[in-house]
Amino acid sequence: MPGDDEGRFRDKLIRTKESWARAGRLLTGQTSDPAQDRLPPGQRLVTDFPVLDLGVQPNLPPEDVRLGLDGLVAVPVRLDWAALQALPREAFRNDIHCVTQWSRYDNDWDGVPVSSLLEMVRPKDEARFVSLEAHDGYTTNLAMEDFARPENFLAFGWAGRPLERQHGGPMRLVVPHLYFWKSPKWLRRIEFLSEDRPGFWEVRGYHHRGDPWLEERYG
Ligand SMILES: Nc1nc2c(c(=O)[nH]1)N[C@H]1C(S)=C(S)[C@@H](COP(=O)(O)O)O[C@H]1N2
Ligand SMILES: [Mo]
Repeated sequence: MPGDDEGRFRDKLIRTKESWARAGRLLTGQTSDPAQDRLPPGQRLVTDFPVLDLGVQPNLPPEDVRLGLDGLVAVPVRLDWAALQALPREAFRNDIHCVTQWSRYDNDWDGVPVSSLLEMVRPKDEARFVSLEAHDGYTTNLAMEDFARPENFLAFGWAGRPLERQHGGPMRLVVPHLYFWKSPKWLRRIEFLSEDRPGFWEVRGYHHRGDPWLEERYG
């Protein structure tokens, strides 16, 4: 249970971000091409790794981690830590772009490609979206073509160490081609859907897709 102060902090943070969305804050009105500009419009490069969440960072011992994949799939599964660790791991390197304007280059991750998860559950033809749910109650949505990209992965490690709790450890999703709010920390469920289901920030004025090079921050 969040304390009163924590609740007030959280409400204020949410209201501030909602009002930014209404005002179109940070919009430059420009678009660019990732093949030409590594830094998307309106972004600023940082070298630290900022932490953004709703003020609650669930404490999940690995033995309590479960990932459910269900909805419109041929084979629904609920993977425990051992099952997740048994999946083939790969090294990934990418840039992060947060809608609050910071970008961070060359993040080195250790993770399981989303393609391995898709092979396991085999989404039905009607599955056109996913809804992603996290242990802090956070949700976000992706279209299948954005979710199924080969560069997306479940992250377990960052910079050669286990992923820290504040960045979503023991496990988060990483979707590098979209703003970082599409990468849920402390992921616990992936539901395959025929219709889009906007998530936490999407119902509060954020864009449903969130492409940084098209500056899809809000709307
Ligand atoms: N579970 C969960 N995932 C989340 C969030 C959150 O509040 N809860 N915030 C999102 C937002 S808005 C951003 S910018 C990134 C921040 O990730 P970081 O703290 O590792 O930088 O996580 C995203 N994933
Ligand atoms: Mo964010």
